[in-house]
Amino acid sequence: MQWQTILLEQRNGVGLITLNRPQALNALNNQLIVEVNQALDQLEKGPEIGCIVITGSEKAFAAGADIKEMADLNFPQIYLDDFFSLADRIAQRRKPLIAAVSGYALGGGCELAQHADIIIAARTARFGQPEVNVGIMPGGGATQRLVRAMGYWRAMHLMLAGEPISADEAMAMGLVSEVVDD
Ligand code: DAK
Repeated sequence: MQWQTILLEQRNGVGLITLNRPQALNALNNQLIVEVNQALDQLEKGPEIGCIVITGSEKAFAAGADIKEMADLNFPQIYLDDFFSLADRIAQRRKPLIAAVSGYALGGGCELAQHADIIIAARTARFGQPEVNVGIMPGGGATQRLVRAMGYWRAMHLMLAGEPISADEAMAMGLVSEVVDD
């Protein structure tokens, strides 16, 4: 399989998906979400794979949904798009999914991490839901998952203020499982 937006490896029973759009800080375009699902399909079938890690680069896990791709879409196009169900499928996998987050995990990138069962953050990682700054709402599940993780008022603060938080703050708020050195 020739991947355009991800890298896929298998290491000692672990499937490793690396988001690979460095020119856009791993912004999530449609093709990337499709490829992540194709990689997950492949890893789920492999009996030798015990768990799956999804990661990005040192600078960015993912800086959000691809704003440039979304900018020209109108309401019916977004509504009819398969983005929602494709993203949902990531969370419905049967093998444990670990998000290894370094750098920016913003907007849809933060939401992608929230699809995982375990989130491990590098100490310098930055989490946030800055959608409010570009005039949209977190459409990839943060409104539900963050409330469950940290409670209504902290989640609303994160989403309405739009300011990023550090890995240690995310840990204190219940958004990550573990903080490790970069
Ligand atoms: N989309 C597209 N390109 C992006 C991007 C993004 N989200 N983030 C960064 N890039 C691109 C930049 O445009 C730049 O490209 P060039 O100009 O060089 O061509 C390149 O990545 C490097 O970015 P910067 O030059 O800005 O790098 P800096 O280190 O200066 O800044 C930054 C890093 C992460 C602080 C900054 O890039 C930034 O603020 N990025 C935008 C973050 C953001 O607003 N994220 C939220 C996007 S909204 C939905 C599901 C989900 C969502 C919506 C709907 N449905 C299911 C309907 C989610 C929405 C979002 O995530």
